Amino acid sequence: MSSNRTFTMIKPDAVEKGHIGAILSKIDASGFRIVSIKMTQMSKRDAEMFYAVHQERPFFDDLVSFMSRGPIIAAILEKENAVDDFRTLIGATNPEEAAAGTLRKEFATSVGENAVHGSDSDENAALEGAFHFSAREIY
Ligand code: IDP
Ligand code: MG
Repeated sequence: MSSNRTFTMIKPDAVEKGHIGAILSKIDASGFRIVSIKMTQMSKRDAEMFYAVHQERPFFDDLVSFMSRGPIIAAILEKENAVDDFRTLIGATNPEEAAAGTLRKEFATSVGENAVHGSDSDENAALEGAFHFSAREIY
């Protein structure tokens, strides 16, 4: 995957609350092109693998339970400077610290249930995109 791509998930909390359309609309309005998208549900094992980097953190079990409790929207997004620009769009991990106008400020409820994922590097964007999509699902 090229460096102008990032990977996102609309997390179970935001799907449960009916925010899929509003979040995708803001992603679209911010200049990101959707090159892959699907609704899917991660198993506990999927979530453990996806978040393996956090396995020693105290919140790991809660994170795995949360991310596997219901469906998500997974998507690969394309835009110049995609990783950094998308992190700016979603805002800080803790919605109380997220800037006005960011997705987490608007849609997240807590530091754990924070509505939207965004990759933190080009390398992780490629790994995370490949976790959810095969090459023929990327347009
Ligand atoms: P990020 O999603 O902003 O990159 P990370 O530090 O990579 O934040 O953490 C991954 C996810 O783990 C967060 O989005 C959030 O769902 C959860 N998380 C992070 N820190 C905490 C915490 O202190 N308590 C509970 N959950 C957390
Ligand atoms: Mg992260």
